[in-house]
Amino acid sequence: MRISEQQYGDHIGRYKNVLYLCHRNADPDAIGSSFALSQAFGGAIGAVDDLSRTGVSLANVIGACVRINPDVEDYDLVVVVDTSVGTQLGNRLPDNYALVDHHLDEGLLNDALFYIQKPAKSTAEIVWTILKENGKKVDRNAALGLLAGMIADTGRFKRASPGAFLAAAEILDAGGFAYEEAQEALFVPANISQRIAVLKAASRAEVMRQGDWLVVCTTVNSFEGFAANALVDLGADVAFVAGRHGDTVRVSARCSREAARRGCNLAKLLGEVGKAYGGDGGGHRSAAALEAAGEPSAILEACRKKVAESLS
Ligand SMILES: [Mn+2]
Repeated sequence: MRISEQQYGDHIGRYKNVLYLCHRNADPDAIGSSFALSQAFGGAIGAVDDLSRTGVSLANVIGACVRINPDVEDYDLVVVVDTSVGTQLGNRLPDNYALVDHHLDEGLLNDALFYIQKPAKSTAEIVWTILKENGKKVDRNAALGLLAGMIADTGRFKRASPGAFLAAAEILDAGGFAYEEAQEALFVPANISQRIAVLKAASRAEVMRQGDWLVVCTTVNSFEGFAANALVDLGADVAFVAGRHGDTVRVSARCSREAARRGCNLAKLLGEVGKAYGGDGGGHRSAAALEAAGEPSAILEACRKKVAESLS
């Protein structure tokens, strides 16, 4: 049965022991929405199998206690949140369940005791309307969770609708925190090995200018792709990062969007260089890798020559 946001309080009030259940690899939208609903109407929060890395970060910041694979039969109602198909729940659905979701699949609707499903940009936006129309106040953490969910599901508001902006403004106002705090709640720092790899790659970098282009070559023996991305963020148009792994040399390459638009094709380039050195390579135009045999410096030089030809 489809219900309106306003009717949610009446329906949920008939159950004493409620579980808000998030999909597998639960993301910030699922966690933030479940947390706000459980704070307002009571109930526990669960997730199937695990949380995403940003989901973990948000749960820690707002203090959401999420039970992994709770026994759904322990509750008299399970509210499935931000989930559109049963496979996302490992097909562990109880007989008594309700649904709050913004995906438009029909899979879970028929058997739900009641549901709210709308084409919003995030479940958090729907939850915000539920809270408002049932006269619920939110505390700081519940508001932070909802806004973080919206930021994540709209791609930092790149895909936001007018309704999403309106809801975000209201949530910020109600929560009394700075917008940056919601963004920071989603920040997952690189681990120390990754940061060491990036800093070593940068300190060993050879920067070559080809006309307008800056091509960077460097070596580091782990996280080559991560380091190549970081070098492009620092200003390289094209970055080649080589690492030795036993008898093979791995090169990861990244280029800026502008370089790819102007004809740089790293998948093709690394394929050719890889084959010339007894290996192979490929990937995408702006992100590719090769594995081959030889000296890292010679393979990097071959990559640099080829990219110079393609950019001239
Ligand atoms: Mn979502």
